[in-house]
Amino acid sequence: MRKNDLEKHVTGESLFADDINTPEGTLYAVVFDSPIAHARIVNLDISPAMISRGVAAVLTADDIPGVNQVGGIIPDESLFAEKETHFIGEPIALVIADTYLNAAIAAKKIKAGFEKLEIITDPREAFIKGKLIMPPRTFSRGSTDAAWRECRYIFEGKVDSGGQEHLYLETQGAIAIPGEGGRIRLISSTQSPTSVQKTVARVLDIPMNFVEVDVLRLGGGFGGKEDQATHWAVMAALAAYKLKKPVKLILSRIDDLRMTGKRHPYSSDFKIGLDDNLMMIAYEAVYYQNAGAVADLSPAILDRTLFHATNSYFIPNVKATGISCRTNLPPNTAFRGFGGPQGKFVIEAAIYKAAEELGIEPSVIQRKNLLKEGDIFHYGQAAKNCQAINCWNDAEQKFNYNELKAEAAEFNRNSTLIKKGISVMPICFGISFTNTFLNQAGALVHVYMDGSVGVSTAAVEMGQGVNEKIKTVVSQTFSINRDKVRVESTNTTRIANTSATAASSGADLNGNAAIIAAQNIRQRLLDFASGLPGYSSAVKPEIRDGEVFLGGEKTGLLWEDLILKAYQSRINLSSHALYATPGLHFDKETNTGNPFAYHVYGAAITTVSLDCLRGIYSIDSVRIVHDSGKSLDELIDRGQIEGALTQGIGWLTLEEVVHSPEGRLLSNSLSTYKVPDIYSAPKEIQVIFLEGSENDFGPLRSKAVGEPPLMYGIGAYFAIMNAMKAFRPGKVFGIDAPLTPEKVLTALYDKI
Ligand code: MTE
Ligand code: LUZ
Ligand code: MOS
Repeated sequence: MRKNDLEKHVTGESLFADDINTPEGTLYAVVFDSPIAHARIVNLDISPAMISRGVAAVLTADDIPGVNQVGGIIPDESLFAEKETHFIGEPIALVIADTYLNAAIAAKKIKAGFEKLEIITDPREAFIKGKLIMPPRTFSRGSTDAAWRECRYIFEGKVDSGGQEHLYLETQGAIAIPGEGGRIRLISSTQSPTSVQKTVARVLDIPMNFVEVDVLRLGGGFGGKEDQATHWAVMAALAAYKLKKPVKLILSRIDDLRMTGKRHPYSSDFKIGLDDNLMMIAYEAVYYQNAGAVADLSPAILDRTLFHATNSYFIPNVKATGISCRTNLPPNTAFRGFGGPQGKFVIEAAIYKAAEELGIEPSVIQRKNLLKEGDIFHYGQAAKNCQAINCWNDAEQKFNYNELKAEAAEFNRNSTLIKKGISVMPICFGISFTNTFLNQAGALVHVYMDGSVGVSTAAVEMGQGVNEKIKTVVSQTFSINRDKVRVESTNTTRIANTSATAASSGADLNGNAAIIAAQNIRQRLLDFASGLPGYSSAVKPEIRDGEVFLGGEKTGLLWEDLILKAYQSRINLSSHALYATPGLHFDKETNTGNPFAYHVYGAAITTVSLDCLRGIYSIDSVRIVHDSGKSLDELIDRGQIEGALTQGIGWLTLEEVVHSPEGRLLSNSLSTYKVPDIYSAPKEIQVIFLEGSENDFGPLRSKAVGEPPLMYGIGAYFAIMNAMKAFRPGKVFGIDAPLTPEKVLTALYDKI
């Protein structure tokens, strides 16, 4: 994949926050955090740290000039704990010294006394004790109460899914550089430069125009830096502001793992009703979301769970209730899929359980109930250009689903200890921030007098290839070679009021903004060219492949010459544009409207082999038909699909976030937390892009790709369950992800 800064990455030339040359005299900061998950702070003695070698300052809540408040959606989160701590890893103080090591040594000398309070780590327990982030939310359509009477079959059950560590290769961090007159410039590893800017301004009590945030690229974000990059940037800014020196704060891996939130674990109850024809006519679900100690993005994440409660199925009567439960864990946060995967896992589990009881394959129920054109989602939006059935049918035919199934059955007849399993996983994911106002982006395009082009947008490059996509749309709009276009860092002084690069909509929103800005300049250039000597207004000039054409003929006037002439004629060669997704609205009282610009569809067929003696499995193949609209870049999209799929499989199989009852993270290193490696990744991944899919909302008719394919990973879970069933046909297994080899083994045998 010779794109995406590949060469710079492998040679080490690519710059991440920690690589950037800092000014002389830069100081280093280390966070002192709570060792107890819920406690009253009875005393805090920072004096031993203050006199430790090289220490410049130790800052606490008392040193904050503005407000000690960093909550994004709900103001319930302090930067530094004051009277109470609410999770292990909650920042209490910041130690700043001449070297990282001296800061770390000094932090260990801080003395704090705690009076332990009750610790809750389980969301259902938090619910029973009334510890909620906000009142429960319900999305509903039709009447489930009335529909139960018409059901031939009704099944109920409980489903658990675990957390997930983002494991971005670049840990959280920021560098703050004080400027004149109290200005602060920040280099931050954030998906949301404006959140950093806004929160620094609030905490320091300065206007936002005193704060500049610059982001060159991230070594991965995956949602973990949508909200939780802010804290470290604010701390660095506070220290730089106080000390009038540059301050660098980069979390060590172990600090990052301990202090930052993960994907939300959920515990859910479902009730599903089917009629004689196996049509799902009623579905109820209650989701207990383990939010951790503060809100962070939990309310928005819970909403997306409710939106995606029915995945890619049409169910006329739905009642989905989400309960965001406050526990004494680090605040859980955005993670690729943003609550969608948790919601989809429950409906797939419900279908699996219904099929098990009925003695049929889940795919029979899945296939019958797929969304059709015009079906109304339970939030009132109609499925338009619906590709659910097309993706399924393509996958079934192109990958010979029936043959694969027969092969697995045949294999299982002849094999006692190794069993094969198979599943189909359809997806349907809404594209747009569900908070409508966030669906906007800006772009600033400069054409320099030599014809080279600089583009700034609100998009943050984090490995997903958004910069390549922006390059593509701008070079195509101008019809010039892509090498002429450079995508600049994301900077709040060039693009203001940015939304996070998130919700898979980075390329959509910013690509569209960049197209508008480039079109503005192109139009000025064409108007200018029409007035050149020898050009008449009757024949419209065009720019094609870096040259001016007139009446379809080459003129010999190259892009570079045109630009120089335009510059000398004082034509404006810069443009700023805003893109705001049209047609979006959502009523937060009735929970209905048109929250999404469109949906991304797909279907994956997964096959696995399970070693029933050891509980070890391998994912043999995942074959996917994916709807990327008219893909902007199939290579990048394939990379996104393979990466997301593997991340989804990891979430549901190997990756187990474990806390002690005291709220201590036990899976706190890569020796105790297992992410998929080359051996556990699928042996074969096949991706076919759905043909004939179009999209009015994506740049050049493309569709967003970042998050949706993660949910193909759910297929692996049910393929393993299918293999387990082949080994123990009569046994009923619970649904409790991740399905680690240990869990498989203990489930397969009644006694071990
Ligand atoms: N791909 C890489 N390599 N690194 C990342 O951090 N983040 C994912 C996805 N793909 C991520 C990634 C998430 S959570 C989102 S929302 C999208 O990229 C964001 O980028 P986009 O909106 O430009 O697709
Ligand atoms: N962030 C957000 C998101 O604020 N709103 C969303 O709807 C969303 N969806 C996916 C990922 N991040
Ligand atoms: Mo992605 S979870 O929207 O950053």
